[in-house]
Amino acid sequence: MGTVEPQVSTARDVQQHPSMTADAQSQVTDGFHLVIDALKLNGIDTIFGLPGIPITDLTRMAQAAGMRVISFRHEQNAGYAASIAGFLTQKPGICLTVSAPGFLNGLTALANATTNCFPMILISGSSEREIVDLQQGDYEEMDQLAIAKPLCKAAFRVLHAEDIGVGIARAIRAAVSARPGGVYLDLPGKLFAQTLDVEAGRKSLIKVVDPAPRQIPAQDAVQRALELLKSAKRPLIVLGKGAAYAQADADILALVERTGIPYLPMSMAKGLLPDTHEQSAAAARSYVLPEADVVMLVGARLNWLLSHGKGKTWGGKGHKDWGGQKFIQIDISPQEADSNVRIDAPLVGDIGSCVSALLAGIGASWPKPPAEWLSAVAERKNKNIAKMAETLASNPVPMNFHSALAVVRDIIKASPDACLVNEGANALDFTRSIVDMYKPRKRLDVGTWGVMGIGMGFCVAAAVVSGQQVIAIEGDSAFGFSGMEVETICRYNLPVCVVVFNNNGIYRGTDVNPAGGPDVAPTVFVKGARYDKLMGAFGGVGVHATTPAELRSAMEEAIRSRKPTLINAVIDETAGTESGRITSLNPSAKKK
Ligand code: ADP
Ligand code: TZD
Ligand code: MG
Repeated sequence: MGTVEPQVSTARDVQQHPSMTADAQSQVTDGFHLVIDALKLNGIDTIFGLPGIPITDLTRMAQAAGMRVISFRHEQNAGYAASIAGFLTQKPGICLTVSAPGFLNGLTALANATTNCFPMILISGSSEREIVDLQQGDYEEMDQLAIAKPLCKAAFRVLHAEDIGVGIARAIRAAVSARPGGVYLDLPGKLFAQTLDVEAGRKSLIKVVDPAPRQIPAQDAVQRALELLKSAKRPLIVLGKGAAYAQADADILALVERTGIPYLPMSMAKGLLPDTHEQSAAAARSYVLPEADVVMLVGARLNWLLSHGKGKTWGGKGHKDWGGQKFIQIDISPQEADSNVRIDAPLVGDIGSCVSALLAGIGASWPKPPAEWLSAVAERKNKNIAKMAETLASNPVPMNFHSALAVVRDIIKASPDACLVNEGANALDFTRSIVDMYKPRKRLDVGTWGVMGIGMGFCVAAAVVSGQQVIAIEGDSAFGFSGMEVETICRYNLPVCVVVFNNNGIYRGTDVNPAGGPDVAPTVFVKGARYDKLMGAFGGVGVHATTPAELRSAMEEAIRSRKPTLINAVIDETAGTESGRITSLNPSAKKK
């Protein structure tokens, strides 16, 4: 984070004030410039947004001041981009929108960021306060602050230019400290033209010191966790996306390897250790969850994605019964423990500090878990991997999820630095289980909500932030939520290869209208759609692939050329299952 000198407004970009002489103007700054200076002072160099009243000039001036301003076609995608930039960098991702409708479009992404613990700041311009508060019908009138509040971690409004520094500092701290999340910052249109003496403006800005302070765990809590771990006969470690976010990669690897405990990566923690690591129990998930006696959660919540820590998945008799496991939970949020089942050893602190405290206690002579446990896990795992290898080797016509993903799996193995963005139902679940990841924070997906629509926003941000190749594996439905952003990908010439797994619809393309009318079933799209043709409109490369060989050569060429590419991969429309792997979450009708 370098320091920056505040920008002095020039006659060109400051709102002309009739009573001011040219000399006086050169000594004032304004709301526009103070916002930009405050962001830059805090090392924020990128804005994801969409221009319009009252923030159009803010986007121009930010670009003039050397910031990267990535302009989207819909604010929700800009918001998802900002949120994943936050996840990747530990700095709040900035999404900038106009008032009411633009703000609301960004709000879904802000709420999703909060749910996923991604640091993000949604900055929205807003209409004139006096008119909004009297509900007198201003252009894009809405009480945005009130609406944002329940959906994010914190929400602030700045009314005076001299408070911009404080407003941005508070937003940054709220987004990244403790459990990260989404923050809303409301900037009424009038604020931007307010002027301030340059020197007073400079002094009003705050460079946030230690925005995400370490939180050191209590020594007795560390001891309690170690004792429980040591007593285990069948221990298991679960790594979640909090562990990926924490960027404590080397210590987490050391913790897993020095204890010798099998581990399960949650979806976005894949690659924290290479998925090919011999201690990975991912291929034996349905065996290790019910069998484990002590489970250490590292930045993973016992929410629906872990069946709430109970029920049949965990060996419980009924769907809400405890399976008998004891839990250690490492989390920065002290309120997380006991959310679903009893946590016997909560370890509250940041993951870096917690894991290094555990490592200090573990030393060099920690006993490995009992051999029976390790060999039982290995046996299950190897059996499942062999079974999967057989399925992947078959080459059915038409191509199915497995034969297509066998290609993607090879491509990622050959390009382990590539980011993999993934959404859909079957397109998501099969990719997660088939495509191995080799490096931390390379798999970016639908997260805690299982939200469709993150695709192109995540692709843009991952490419902008990392400079690496991005590969998106998208269900055809999932892709549709953000598909127009392929123009954005082409406009910025980003190295993004989008693969649409086209099975003619949501889950499958085979449903028929039960009433027999002319409308197709609600889950079915235009059959044989050519998503690849979208790319040609914007100068990107479009490829239609019907075989694994065609898919492979198109992906290899995309990576070689780094050109924006969209591959329409035709998938057997009968191959998917309802909701992918979470079929059981669908309520079933009592009346048939
Ligand atoms: P997953 O979906 O991968 O299981 P979750 O999003 O459910 O992961 O859980 C992530 C958890 O990580 C959250 O409870 C959050 O409080 C925690 N967390 C995030 N960042 C940190 C950090 N730096 N240190 C400790 N815990 C963290
Ligand atoms: N809307 C939003 C915002 N999020 C959602 N998760 C859904 C709707 C419901 N939904 C899913 O959970 S997956 C999915 C929808 C609409 C699309 C599945 O179809 P797909 O994938 O083509 O993307 P597959 O490969 O055909 O299963
Ligand atoms: Mg589909």
